Amino acid sequence: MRIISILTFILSFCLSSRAEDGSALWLRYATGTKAEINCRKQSPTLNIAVSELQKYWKGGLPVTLEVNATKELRALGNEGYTIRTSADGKQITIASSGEQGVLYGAYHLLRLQAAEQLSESNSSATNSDSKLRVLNISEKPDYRIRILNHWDNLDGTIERGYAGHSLWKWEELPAVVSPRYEAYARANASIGINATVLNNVNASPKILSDEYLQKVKVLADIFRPYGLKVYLSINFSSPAALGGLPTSDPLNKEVIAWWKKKTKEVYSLIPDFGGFLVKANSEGQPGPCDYGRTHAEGANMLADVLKPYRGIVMWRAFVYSPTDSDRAKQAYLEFEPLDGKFRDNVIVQIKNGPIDFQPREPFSALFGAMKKTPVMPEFQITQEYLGFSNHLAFLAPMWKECLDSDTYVQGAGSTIARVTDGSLFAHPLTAIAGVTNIGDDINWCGHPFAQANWYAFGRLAWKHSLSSEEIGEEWLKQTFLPIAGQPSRNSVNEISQKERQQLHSQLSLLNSQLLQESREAVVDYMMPLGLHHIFAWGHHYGPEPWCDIPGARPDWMPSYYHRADDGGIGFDRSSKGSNATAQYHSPLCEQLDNVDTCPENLLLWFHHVPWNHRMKSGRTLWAELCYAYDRGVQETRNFQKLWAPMEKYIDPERFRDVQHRLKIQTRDAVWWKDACLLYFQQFSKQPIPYELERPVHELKDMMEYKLNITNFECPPYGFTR
Ligand code: BDP
Repeated sequence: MRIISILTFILSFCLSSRAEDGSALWLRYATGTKAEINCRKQSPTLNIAVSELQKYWKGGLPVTLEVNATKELRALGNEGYTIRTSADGKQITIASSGEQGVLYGAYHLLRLQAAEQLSESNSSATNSDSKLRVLNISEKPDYRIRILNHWDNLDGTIERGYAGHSLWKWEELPAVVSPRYEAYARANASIGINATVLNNVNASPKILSDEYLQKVKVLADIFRPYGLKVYLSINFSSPAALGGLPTSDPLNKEVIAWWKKKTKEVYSLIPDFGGFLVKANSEGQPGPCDYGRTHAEGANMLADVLKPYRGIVMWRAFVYSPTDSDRAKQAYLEFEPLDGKFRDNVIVQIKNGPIDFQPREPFSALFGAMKKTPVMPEFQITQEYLGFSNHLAFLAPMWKECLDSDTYVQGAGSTIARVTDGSLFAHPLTAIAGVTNIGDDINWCGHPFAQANWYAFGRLAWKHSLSSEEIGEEWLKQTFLPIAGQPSRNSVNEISQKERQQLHSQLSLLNSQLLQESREAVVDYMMPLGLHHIFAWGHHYGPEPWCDIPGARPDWMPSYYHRADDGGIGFDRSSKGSNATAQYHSPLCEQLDNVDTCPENLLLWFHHVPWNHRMKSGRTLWAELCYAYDRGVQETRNFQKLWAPMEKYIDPERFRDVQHRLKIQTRDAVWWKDACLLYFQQFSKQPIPYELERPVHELKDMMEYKLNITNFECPPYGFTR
């Protein structure tokens, strides 16, 4: 019975990956004649590189794969590589000092082919029509560890996941192995992701049980040839909860012995295990502070245990408690005094902003505060605060905004990219994490465009200097250009050369006006000008600036963040208020502190501003807010228009799926605009500028409406309760 169901799944998976259902991701390679690929060595990793190129390389020239320890290649590391055309132009060589680098080089070559970036003219002509350009590529990753964080629970649910259930079928493992495990490893390898944390940071102690470690081992074995290392989130009270000890105090000898024994067991099953990710003393999770110990003492105990195996600890800085202190200041207050107190195999994982993955936040000041401790950015790929998998929001611009921010920790030019990639403080341990948006939906990520965020995270983790436009272009072409030799539009004929050129122009419009604009549009219709955390209670889908749950933590209430009153709106974090601005280095500190120099897109994050405050546009703050919400709505209407012509070029399944979600997005944008403007208007007491689109909802209806989370795909039209 079981075998039959596996076979059915494999069959349907293979068939479906041929249909344009999104399951092939950006790896929609055409098959055909076998290419000539030479490689003298054999190994699981090299065999993958050879087989991928044999099946999918269509460039005509033979490709040689080489593992070679030349000086140049050693300098690129075992994941770096070169791709070169020979002097006589008759072959291409992919070389690396490590097998992993060869595999990454192979995927690079296939990416150039699929994104049509191989021809000399770089025109929209197919590769076969034009001459191959001479390749002279040399690459090495900016971060040593490029890691996905799955917030997957052991019961198959995913915290903040919007693409189905967990990919990991724990109840079937280790006996039954889904073909998607390997497909997942391959997709990650194709964009340079080399690590993954399998389980939620709100971790069940059970993940370290013998039973679960056997399951983890199976996944690690499948991922290994693709260079994907497994890490686990651990629950700090595992010694008590799983081991039955009376305490989990990190300085207790028995507790340390328990961790040693457990770690030994982990490494006996998974010799290249990466290490532990820890959420401690945060949102109710246990941690060293429960025993009067510091975060450093907790992290160091685990670091010492992992050290002999070269494992590392990723210790999260996402901590805050319901005290009087501004939540935005707390991670800094807790961790800055600990700088220099961590072992060298601990890295502190910091969310990009000081609060929580909002559509726009300033960068976390902690990035500029830890000179002696390696720190790593944590981005959220899953769209907890950006419309789940209903809204199209390309996140590369948001992550670039963070990475390019100047902390001024060592003077001008101390960007977060340089603080974290090891170039500013020469820390050998460097990493970057993305909370993934992957589930067991056939297209992996729910929204077809959400795949672009998985892709963009990998590409930026590899090379943070890539522009968002370059990444967008690569992804769009790989995802939507017709595959040579396969039916494309409406499963009929191949599209003509003329249509192909039109499609190229359309993709370039989609890149500049849809992908690149989409995150800013979300900011506009949800939380412009530095507003933040005015989401609906709990699930975070939709607006609830009025939310007031009796007895709930004040720092979980929207009014804590927007502080709207008759006098104005915004959180005063200046030196006259919570003084969070003082956590930033000069001259940024002064710039943010002054209402006249604070960037307007963060104004209400740092200041409580009167409704009639004059903005740079000449409008009052109230009018500017109205204009921003309206712009957001108009942008989503434009997204629908930009998408419509794609009907001519692509399969109906993906076309309609995106079209359907764009409709939801536009309706939601109107909902957000009406809810926020009508609610804040009670304080501003001013009309919405008459030239703007009028509200279509009643505030009362929106305030009474409670979204049923199982139903979040249906926009709340009519607001029936
Ligand atoms: C918040 C999420 C919550 C996570 C938490 C975290 O709402 O589900 O557990 O972050 O990062 O954004 O630990």
